[in-house]
Amino acid sequence: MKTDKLKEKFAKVALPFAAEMKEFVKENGSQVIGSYTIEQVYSGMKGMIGMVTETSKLDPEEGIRFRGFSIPELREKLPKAQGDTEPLPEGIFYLMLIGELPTDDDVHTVSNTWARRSHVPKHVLDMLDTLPLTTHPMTQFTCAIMALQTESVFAASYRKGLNKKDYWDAMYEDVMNLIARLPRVAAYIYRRVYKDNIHIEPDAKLDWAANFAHMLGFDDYNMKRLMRLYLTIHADHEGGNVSAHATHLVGSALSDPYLSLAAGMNGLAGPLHGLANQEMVRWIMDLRNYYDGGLPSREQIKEYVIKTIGEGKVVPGYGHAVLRKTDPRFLAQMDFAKTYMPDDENCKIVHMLYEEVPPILEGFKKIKNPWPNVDAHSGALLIHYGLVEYDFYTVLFGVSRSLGVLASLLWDRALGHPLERPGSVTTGWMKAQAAKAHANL
Ligand code: HAX
Repeated sequence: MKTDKLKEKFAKVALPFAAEMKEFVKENGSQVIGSYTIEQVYSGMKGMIGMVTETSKLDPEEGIRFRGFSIPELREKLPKAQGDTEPLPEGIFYLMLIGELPTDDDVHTVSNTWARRSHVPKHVLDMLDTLPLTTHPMTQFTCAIMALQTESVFAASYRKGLNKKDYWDAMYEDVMNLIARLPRVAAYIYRRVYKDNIHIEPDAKLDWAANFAHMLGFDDYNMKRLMRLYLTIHADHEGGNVSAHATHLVGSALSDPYLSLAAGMNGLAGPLHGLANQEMVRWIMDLRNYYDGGLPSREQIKEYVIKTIGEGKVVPGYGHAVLRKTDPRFLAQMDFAKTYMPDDENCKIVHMLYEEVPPILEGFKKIKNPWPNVDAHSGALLIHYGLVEYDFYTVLFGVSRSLGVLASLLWDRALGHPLERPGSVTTGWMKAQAAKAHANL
């Protein structure tokens, strides 16, 4: 079998780290690291430390860091395609997996490996063809990931009898195959639903993101550039977000990467998570239509935000469960817009919203973060290059998010993380605890 340098390197990094982690837990396991309030238990475990994720860490004020590197640092330091200024997503995957910045050679190896592994079996495409065209693209995406599960090396090896020590090895094969196949699956869904079922063959000479843009039908160089940025910045957001947590949780039952990623993608398809990118564009279109379709005035924007909240709805693209400042992923996209499409009307609206929405949301005391998140900008950039079918946007997010959650899943198995099974209590139990605490005051 051909040697796989990335796999060898991962083993060199991960296996000693697993031993180090075990030793750390043995020596420090009894140390208390926090105590939680009843409110935290009832508010979706926000702020509770309940898992370990090596690939990235989110700071409420500063935003995400991937293995210690911020988004601006990564835009500068990660390897790029010839002539481009945006990073290659292969690089962020390498960084999350190995823990160090890749060289140009390292990312070329990843690109080539994914190109080599990218064949999607016919039964997956046949299955997609049976779904009604009205099926939401995210539903089609998770169905396709499930149909791909027939290819799982981990599931087949486990069935034959797999030593715990070798879980990561079979997992690596699935993770690399799955990531390699996702752009083809996603492009197939897009072309099937929106482009008369006329498909475009992959171009193995292109990098992962450029090839994805090509298969979608966009060969404009700047769209490829955008796709590289997009697929890099959406890749990971530490372990507690719904898509990452769901992938990790399902994987903890030793469900293979196909089953685990499908779970994560079903979480991403929720409007409070990844579907917010679709909802944001829909909201902007509704806003424009409400005021005759032109560029809305600042007064109209304010009125529409208040109207949205008054109707018991959320303003998509704003707020976050952890962040308390503007999302650096939003800022990276705003920078891209100002560089490559300074006169774009939808981007201008997005930038006006950035000035007008936070002061209004700040007026609602219950809203903890009035600032825009990643989903407030992405749609406007895609529309500019002609990708206007916004029901498809969360699939793009999903292709990118696979990089982070699957790199983490591989680490989970290499580190031997156990079955996840938090305790749960009833409200009656909570009330009894609260009464005991009051009695002891
Ligand atoms: N518009 C209106 N109300 C909002 C709001 C917004 N953008 N953000 C929060 N709120 C409301 C919540 O709905 C909640 O109201 P209730 O108490 O009546 O239920 C209250 O403010 C407190 O919420 P919070 O503590 O500030 O926020 P949460 O941690 O509960 O939720 C969300 C975080 C991201 C889900 C939330 O801010 C939201 O719904 N935003 C809009 C949807 C969105 O953009 N989601 C994408 C987030 C980023 C992401 O995951 N991308 O994939």
